[in-house]
Amino acid sequence: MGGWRFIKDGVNLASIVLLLTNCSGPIKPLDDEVIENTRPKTFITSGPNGVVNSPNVVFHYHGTDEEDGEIYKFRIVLNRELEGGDTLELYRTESLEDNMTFTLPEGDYLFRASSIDSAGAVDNTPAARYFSIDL
Ligand SMILES: [Ca+2]
Repeated sequence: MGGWRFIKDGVNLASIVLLLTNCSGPIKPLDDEVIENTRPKTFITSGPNGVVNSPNVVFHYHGTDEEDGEIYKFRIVLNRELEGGDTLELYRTESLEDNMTFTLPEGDYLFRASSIDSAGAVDNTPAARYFSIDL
């Protein structure tokens, strides 16, 4: 694998061509470099875990993409774990840290957050919490 990484926004084609021209070894296909990007990671820092006796819940979460990028947005999925239960799915355009507040009816829920980096890679192991609202 080469030492170049073109994962930031605003990569300019002229600089890539210049690098390739100055390369002493065999020129590798550009595509190999462009698609090299690690997925970000997502962490829930606070929020309900288990039974909650209030309809209001708040989740705080953040993402890291330390190796090769920046967090661009989050994918949030909230499932109500019942037969034919509801699913809420949305995207939040926030970087690094975010939080969401829900007001919910009684039920069992699964909350998941996946960070997405500036190159579009999605955390495929979302941070997740199960909780129940029991009023
Ligand atoms: Ca990345």
